[in-house]
Amino acid sequence: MSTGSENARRVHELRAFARGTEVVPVLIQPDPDPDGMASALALRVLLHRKEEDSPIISLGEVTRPENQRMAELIGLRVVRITPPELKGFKRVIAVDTQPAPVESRTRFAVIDHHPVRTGYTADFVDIRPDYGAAATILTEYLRVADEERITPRLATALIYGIRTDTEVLRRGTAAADVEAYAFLQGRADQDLLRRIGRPAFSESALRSVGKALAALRKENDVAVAYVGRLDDRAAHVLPNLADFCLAIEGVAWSAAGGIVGDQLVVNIRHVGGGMGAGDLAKALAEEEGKGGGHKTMARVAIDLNGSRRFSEEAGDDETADWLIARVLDGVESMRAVR
Ligand SMILES: [Mn+2]
Repeated sequence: MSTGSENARRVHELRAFARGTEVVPVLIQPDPDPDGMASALALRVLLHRKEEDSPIISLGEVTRPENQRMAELIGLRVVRITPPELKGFKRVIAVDTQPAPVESRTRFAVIDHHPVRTGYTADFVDIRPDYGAAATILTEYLRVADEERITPRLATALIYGIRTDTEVLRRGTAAADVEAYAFLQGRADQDLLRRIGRPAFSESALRSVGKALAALRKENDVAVAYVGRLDDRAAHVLPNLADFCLAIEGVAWSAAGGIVGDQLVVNIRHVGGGMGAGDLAKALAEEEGKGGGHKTMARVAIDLNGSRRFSEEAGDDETADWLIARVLDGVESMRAVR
């Protein structure tokens, strides 16, 4: 945990960095998540700026429905910009992300909790890879500099950011995250927090999940559920379904798959030792898809109509058969390595 005087010095430097520049945007990751959005909002408050002179910008847009809901309920807007537009700003504060190494005259300040990246230069850097959330750093800043400006709305955004990045303090959590969480808990709007955190599934997506569970394939400690086609806005049922399947008695590996757009998307979960979910995702992806993740959770997306044996025209049964065979093979080959 950083001391109060360290945080106070950083706030001082950050304010000096922004001073005198008319528009200082806050850059967050390409698919903005709650931690990035909450941290950006906190920065605006810390710099005593308004939306016009500290817009929240991103090179992508908010795609996950639950993140769109958070932005809507908190009332924050993320402006999508292009790389040339980013180069046009004199000074940018990157939060919960680090700038890509591009040639530009833009001066950066960086506040992040991801591993330190190289290839860019910045006037101000505060990177704390041991922290579970960037929102924790911003909470510390606000507490030393502007505690009275933490409104219930801002506290709600920050606590939700910490929650989502740390799975409610269960993953990659530092003492500082717990401290910030406890502080914010007393200030957050609990009703708003419940509304943001409430899952919103469409009826049709839940019916698909029901069918997938009824047809669940389970072999030893491996469970695979296949949902069939999902529309983009319903794709977030897959990680939930994978979590649910991992809760089946005796299951150590779970996979939940479905067709989203022109890809077969598979979310993988694993408990226990040996190789992890990320390794299985890589094995499933082989050279054709994109796969990866952590030891306990991972995701893979495989293009349809590639050189695969199944195509978009393949029936649900066929695709489900293919998926279960691949997952079982993958788990089997990893057991051999262990
Ligand atoms: Mn984060």
